[in-house]
Amino acid sequence: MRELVFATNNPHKLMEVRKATEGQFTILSLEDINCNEDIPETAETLEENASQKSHYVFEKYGYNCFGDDTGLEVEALGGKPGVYSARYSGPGHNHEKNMDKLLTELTGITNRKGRFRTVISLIIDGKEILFEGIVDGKILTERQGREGFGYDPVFMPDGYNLSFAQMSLDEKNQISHRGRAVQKLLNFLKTM
Ligand code: ITT
Repeated sequence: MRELVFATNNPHKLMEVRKATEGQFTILSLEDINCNEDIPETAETLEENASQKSHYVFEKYGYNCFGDDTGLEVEALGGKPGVYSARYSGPGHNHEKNMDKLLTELTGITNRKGRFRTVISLIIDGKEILFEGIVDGKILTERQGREGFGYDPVFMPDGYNLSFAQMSLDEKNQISHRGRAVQKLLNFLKTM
């Protein structure tokens, strides 16, 4: 089976992508290639950050690889936290504090529209290609569910009565930002 390195330090992302590509690709982790560094992520767009991650691995380790950068874009907050989703609650940030801050910022606001956007940067045979996946939904007023990671307990995709944290890995992959971006990546790789 063909191999690709996924340039992420997030074990949940790795699990989702392995599941979505099962039987088609072997997804190697950074650990699998003995990359133990923290890959810099210093840009101000998802596209540039995804690209930074894939270039880092390709240039230092020479593997065909991809990076994913994802943001939660909330309409009433002018698209925030967006590219700053991981660091939204400031120093000492974590998923719980980030969700607390989001819920606090949205207190009393009726427009709950938001979307997750993922950009994947693939580098294959030295060439870079970007793929985007988006899912529209709404921000709940309180957490629901225990699956997933990040903002999943407070995000309900349009057309569903469950938050992402109330879905199985497969269900989330079918409709999520990352699932959609990965599907585009797989379709592209089939043409090669
Ligand atoms: P890598 O950069 O190592 O891939 P990361 O967790 O820092 O991992 P991102 O910068 O892409 O990844 O993600 C920013 C944050 O957005 C992440 O920390 C989560 O809080 C949130 N996030 C990303 N994907 C998510 C998802 O599928 N569901 C819920 N929250 C998500």
